[in-house]
Amino acid sequence: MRVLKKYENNPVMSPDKMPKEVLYTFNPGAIKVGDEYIMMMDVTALDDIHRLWIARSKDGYNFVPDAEPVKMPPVDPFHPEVYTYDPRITKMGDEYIICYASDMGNNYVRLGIMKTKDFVTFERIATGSDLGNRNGALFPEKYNGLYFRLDRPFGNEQDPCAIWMSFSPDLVFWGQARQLQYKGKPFIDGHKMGAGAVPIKTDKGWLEIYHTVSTTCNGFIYRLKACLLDLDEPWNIIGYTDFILWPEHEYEMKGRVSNVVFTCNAIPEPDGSLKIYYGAADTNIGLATGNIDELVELCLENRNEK
Ligand code: BMA
Repeated sequence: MRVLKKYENNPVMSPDKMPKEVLYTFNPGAIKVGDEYIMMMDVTALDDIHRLWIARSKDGYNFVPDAEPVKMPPVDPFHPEVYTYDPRITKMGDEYIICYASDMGNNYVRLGIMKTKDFVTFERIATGSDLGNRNGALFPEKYNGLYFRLDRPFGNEQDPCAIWMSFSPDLVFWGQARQLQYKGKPFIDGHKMGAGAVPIKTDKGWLEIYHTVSTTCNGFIYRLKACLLDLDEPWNIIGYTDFILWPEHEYEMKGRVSNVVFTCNAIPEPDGSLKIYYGAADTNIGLATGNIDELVELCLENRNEK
């Protein structure tokens, strides 16, 4: 069953729409600030460096990229990042916290955490994980007085690459890590998986849209599913869906990495709809829309079947 509708004029962003010559535009964090939609994209230029770059829109469909990439705060001397990608934006009070993959090169990836009030200047909060972690998605409220997030440690080859949750008093020190559970067991879905969108609170649970990776003899396929996390014990998954978004059009199937749809943020609208901005083939950005209640219901329907 198709629960998401892809925008007919997809992609909403592609390298040819950028003000400078770039190779790829993908995997945006996205949020609405007042009446403006903001996408913070991974833009990879001819030097092969992944930089964060903002595009802005009044209607959620037509985006105008800034003239230059984000001016990042001074680097952490203990983790001099080179590539920055997969940003996920969370509003906390009057600040926007961005968790992103902070990569020194050679896959030395940790979670970078920075904040902004205006999407013009950015302040580093911390390098907020040990080596070998990405897909950090900070919840938009605290749990028992602690910040909490989904993350995806992948310290060594044996790790199952699943979604974990960790907690912090200050966004700097993180701990009490635990893997998400389903029916009392650690939850693993696919060859690897990771948080997608920043979770959205509903009265039936936290709605999380995540990616799961299948292996084929031609390589990986990245597709999206949704799950519902318990409000009282958010590390417990109440139910989860089959695929809700998958590569099927040329702009999703051909590119830097073929057969990938990948999301970092979904924007809830006042009418109960949802705008999911997603990277397509690590090259373009698509928009899919859905309904929050329908996704929640789909998670609940599936809870006893698997
Ligand atoms: C993941 C991340 C994403 C990327 C995906 C597919 O590990 O690095 O940025 O879209 O791989 O290449």
